[in-house]
Amino acid sequence: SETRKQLLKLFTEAGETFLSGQKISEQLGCSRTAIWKHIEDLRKEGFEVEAVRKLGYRLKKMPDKLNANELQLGLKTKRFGWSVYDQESVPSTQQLAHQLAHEGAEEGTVVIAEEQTAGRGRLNRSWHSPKGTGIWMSIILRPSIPLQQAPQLTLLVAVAVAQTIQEITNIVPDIKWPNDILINGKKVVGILTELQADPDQVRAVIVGIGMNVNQKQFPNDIAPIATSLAIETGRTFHRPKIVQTLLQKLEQLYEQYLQHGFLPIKLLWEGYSVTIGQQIVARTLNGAIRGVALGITDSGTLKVQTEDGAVHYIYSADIEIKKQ
Ligand code: BTX
Repeated sequence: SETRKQLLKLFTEAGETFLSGQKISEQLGCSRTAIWKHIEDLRKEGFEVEAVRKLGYRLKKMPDKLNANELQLGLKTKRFGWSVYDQESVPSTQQLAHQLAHEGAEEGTVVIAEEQTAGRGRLNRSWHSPKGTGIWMSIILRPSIPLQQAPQLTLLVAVAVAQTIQEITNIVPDIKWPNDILINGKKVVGILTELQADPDQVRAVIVGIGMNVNQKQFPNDIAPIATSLAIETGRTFHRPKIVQTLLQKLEQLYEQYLQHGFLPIKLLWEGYSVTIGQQIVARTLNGAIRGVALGITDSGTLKVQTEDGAVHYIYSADIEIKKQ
């Protein structure tokens, strides 16, 4: 309801400060009994509202739910995240986002779920997406760029994710080309960028982001390669806050990209990269290439020099970094 919205707005603006029942009822123009009822409702939803005699009320904790209400409360973006499809359980947010993009969903539309039953990675690999612990979301972008520039967006998203993790945890994560975000060598986020395109022009980019946040453990098959923010820090995190930070970083970088091109993004990306300068094996669909990763090009492809001195340009691959 409108009162509920206004009440939450008052609480979040007040922060640590107590609001008296008197003040709240004046601001919202309803009785103190009505306010009290609304506060009880919020508590039932999982909000912790502290009440202290003579001081009043303040919001201590918000529910860790990934729904439109939670995501938009205090959201500072202009466009990203103002259209949200929130779901308890879906096969894949990516699949739903594709469908919405086909139907004309606007740029910045977010699809998010508490659980994915058929989350996927690249090449139809599966993405483990258990209920209530991670962030499984897809966002629709509609840049007017030629097709061959689309890979740049994967790198842009990787930078936004890395900045978000850095801001939330103080840990500086590593980016492994093209789409892995690692902490201590283990994957904490996977990014999947898919296109809807005409022969030469991008119509929509569907960016899927899977972030391991509050998981304490992983299934055996991925336990050796996967980690979460909780495992790395020993803390638990409020997921809506992370999504808000991510949407904000993403929008900022995206606007910068549309105005100034890929170069500023490339510089930021290089700052987080663990691939450049390393001996690597790049496994592509056409076989493996071993050599030194020289860098990325202005279009976001990876430059690898093999022992014979030849330079290869790699558009898509899984990278193994050789221990030196
Ligand atoms: P990828 O192909 O680079 O990585 C997939 C591989 O990562 C799997 O084969 C497995 O080894 C490992 N893996 C699976 N689940 C996890 C996990 N939770 N944490 C760490 N490692 C894991 C990466 O693909 C792109 C993933 C995108 C996921 C998002 S979630 C929202 C959206 N919806 C959807 O279906 N996919 C995207």
